[in-house]
Amino acid sequence: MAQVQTVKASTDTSKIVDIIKEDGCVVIEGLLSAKEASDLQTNMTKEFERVPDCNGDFYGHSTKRIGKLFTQSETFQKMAVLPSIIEIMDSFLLDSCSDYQINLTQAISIGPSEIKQILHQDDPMFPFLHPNYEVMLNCMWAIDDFTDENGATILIPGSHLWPRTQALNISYENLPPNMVAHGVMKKGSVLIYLGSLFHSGGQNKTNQRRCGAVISYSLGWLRQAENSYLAYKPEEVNKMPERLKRLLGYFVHEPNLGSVNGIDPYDFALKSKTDSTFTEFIPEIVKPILKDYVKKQKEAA
Ligand SMILES: O=C(O)CCC(=O)C(=O)O
Ligand SMILES: [Fe+2]
Repeated sequence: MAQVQTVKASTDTSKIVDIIKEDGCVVIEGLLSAKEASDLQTNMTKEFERVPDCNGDFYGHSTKRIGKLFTQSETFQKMAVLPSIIEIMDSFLLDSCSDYQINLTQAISIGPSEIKQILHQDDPMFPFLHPNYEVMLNCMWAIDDFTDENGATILIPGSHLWPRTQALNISYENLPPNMVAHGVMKKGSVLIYLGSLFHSGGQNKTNQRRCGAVISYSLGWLRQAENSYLAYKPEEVNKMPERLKRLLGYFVHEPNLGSVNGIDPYDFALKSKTDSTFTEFIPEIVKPILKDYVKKQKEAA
């Protein structure tokens, strides 16, 4: 069986980034305190009691899912903006966008008797080829301990480097067991994996549920899988950490994606600013070129 490399919370971000580049995944242990982890486990176990099973061959028939996690607990808000997580996302996503965003939040509780999910990549939700860069990454936080028996996420380390055409036809039956790894970890740890990495939910052979919470990040010029503008009311967003407000989509992606009547959505929706002149959102690098052009045109007119 292959292994997912596991590092301590104190490990240098650059080392963690190197592991993800090589394997497509990593486990970081103990990012939450023992109290945060056990409070979250208690809250989510209770929350899942009132949620029905999914009813789909991909989402599962004995698996429950809950979105909109930032209203479930302030701990989820904190997890999304932990400096080490942000540094990792910066290093994978900022080369291909001026700012990135939360793609979705989803707690996944795999119930007893759930089968192994189909092997898949998550990034085909964005229907275009991008062989040279990542468009999304997932943080799968262990709310319960993830074990070999209870459905720990299954991963194929290195599969993010496979050519996309070959990758499309892969199934577990075609893979030697030594390529398959389980994201085994204790609650309060996080498994980070690239959107291009093959993975799936594991089979739960126990009589206990296995809960994990995905906080997913994507390039800021893509549509978000979870519509955060509808998921959270502006008054809820206003109480969240400053970095999270932007991550939820309250920003203008360069040059001008996401503005409202010439206003930054952060000012429009969170600061109720509506009476502004129509602002130009122009990258800094373009401003002097444009200024010079207008000056010359005026002189010639
Ligand atoms: O629950 C898991 O471990 C992974 C689930 C998953 O990959 C998905 O639903 O896309
Ligand atoms: Fe997935």
